[in-house]
Amino acid sequence: MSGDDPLHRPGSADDAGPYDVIVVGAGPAGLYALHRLRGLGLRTLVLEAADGVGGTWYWNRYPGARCDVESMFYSYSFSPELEQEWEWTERYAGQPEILRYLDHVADRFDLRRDIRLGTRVSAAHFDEAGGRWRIRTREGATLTASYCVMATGCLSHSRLPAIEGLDDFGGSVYRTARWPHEDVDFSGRRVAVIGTGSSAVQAIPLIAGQAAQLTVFQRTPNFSLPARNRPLDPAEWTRTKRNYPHVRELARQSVSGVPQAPHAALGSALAARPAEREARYRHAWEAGSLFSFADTYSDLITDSEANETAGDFVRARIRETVNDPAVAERLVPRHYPFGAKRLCLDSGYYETFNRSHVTLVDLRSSPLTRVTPQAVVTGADEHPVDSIVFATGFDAMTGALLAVDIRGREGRTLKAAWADGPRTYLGLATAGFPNLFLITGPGSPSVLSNMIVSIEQHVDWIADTLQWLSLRGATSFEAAHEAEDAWTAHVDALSAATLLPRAASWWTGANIAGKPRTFMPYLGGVKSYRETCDAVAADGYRGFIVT
Ligand code: NA7
Repeated sequence: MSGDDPLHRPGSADDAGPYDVIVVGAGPAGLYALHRLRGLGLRTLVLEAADGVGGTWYWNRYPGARCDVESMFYSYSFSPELEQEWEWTERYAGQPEILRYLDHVADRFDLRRDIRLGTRVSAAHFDEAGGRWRIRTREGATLTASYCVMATGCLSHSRLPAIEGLDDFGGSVYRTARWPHEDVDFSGRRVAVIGTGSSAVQAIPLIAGQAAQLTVFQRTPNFSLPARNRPLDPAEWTRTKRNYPHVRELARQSVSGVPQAPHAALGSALAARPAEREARYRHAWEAGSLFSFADTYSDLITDSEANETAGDFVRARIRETVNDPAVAERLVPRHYPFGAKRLCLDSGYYETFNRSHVTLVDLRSSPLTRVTPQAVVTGADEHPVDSIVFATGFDAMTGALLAVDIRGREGRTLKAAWADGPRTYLGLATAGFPNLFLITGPGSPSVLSNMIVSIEQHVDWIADTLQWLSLRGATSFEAAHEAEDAWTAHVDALSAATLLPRAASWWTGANIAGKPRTFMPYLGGVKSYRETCDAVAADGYRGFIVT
């Protein structure tokens, strides 16, 4: 470690500690990590930039923000009491309800006493001589811990595009991922929404319900499926509660982390008769689920022709929903495979474009060039607006990690180690960075799965590992380079066998200028991933260097 590293200066204020574990982030991952690690008797501290717990559900308060995994399954399984006492009210819970749930978890398990809010971690450096992490916060504290767990979320580093003139815009500017805590009222206002990803697709119908005029600026149309959200049926809820052990097990043994009854081989979409295929797609469309098309045919994400059949089905639904054929054509995605950008789940998105005060601007034919004090300018057109809402996405999966100055052995930065794209072993650790764990990191199922299921699996694996290390008196745990190389190649090979890398999606880093293009999440599914992690542990942590 270099002598001029401020985190290693003698006398640098270590305001408390050393801790056994410092967890960065108090979202769903950080909260469970604290509960689990504290339960092992480890001195654990969580550092959280926000003024409240909840992570993504703390920040994303935009109108219509809602989980698109069903509430009954997007919840912790670690406490049967919690499962039984919490009451979800809707099939897909809205942001306020999920945040209430996470606040309840923080209180119920007495987590707050070990969470420091309003504390943004700016650097984490591994002190090789001392064998511990030194963690600096933007607020000026330096803390040390044997282990550092990054629970910083996959979609937490939001991005605002650099647009000429934005600073001089005279109206109000909002970001979906940094929505104000106070109510925003668009009544009587002319509103611009920039972006048409999941956040915009959820927000647009609600903003249209208030605004005098809404102009949506679309760069790439997305495939969106109807959520078919509804109040939770009490009988269904009671049944699920009674069956939770079984339901949770089904989720853990599934591909996506939602309970799916094991089904027979699905077969190829191309082998099916058109009427049969149509019926199966219709069923998936009616289901109101992100995962329903995955249950139709096995080759939708591997065969372009098969994929087109599903894409055509959804395109037909868009065309039959949107009254103006010209607008419908602009909303129809056609330049990338169905499902190669994350599907959206909506409540009245396409219908919103039938409202007379809603306009869709296609940025492909007329790019956004600048903002004036009172308008958004595309090509030769000025669109006068009072408010601009940016729903422009995130530097996904690596953004929040690389925003922290993380340095491992010999002062090597994570940025340098990942210059050509993230490299991990199991998405849990990265070579050269001992005692550093990533929760739902690149190379794990993460954003392709029900995040809560993946979070619990990672936290449990890390907790078991720390216990194992402690029993052996080991103090250093690090991914071996060969294991990392092999895992990274495996993750690449899985995605290369599909159509998914063909779209310019945030899964591949394509939405961030200069970001290395690599398909980041692990595509093998949560069941096989869990089995691999368990086998690695059972095999004495094969691929890790333990000292
Ligand atoms: P997404 O899905 O990344 O969507 C961002 C949207 O913003 C997308 O339509 C982008 O178009 C658009 N965008 C980004 N930059 C620009 C610029 N400069 N000009 C115009 N349009 C732009 O983020 P979300 O927040 O909606 O959803 C993220 C995840 O959160 C979601 O998948 C769920 O998991 C929850 P592009 O497609 O890049 O052409």
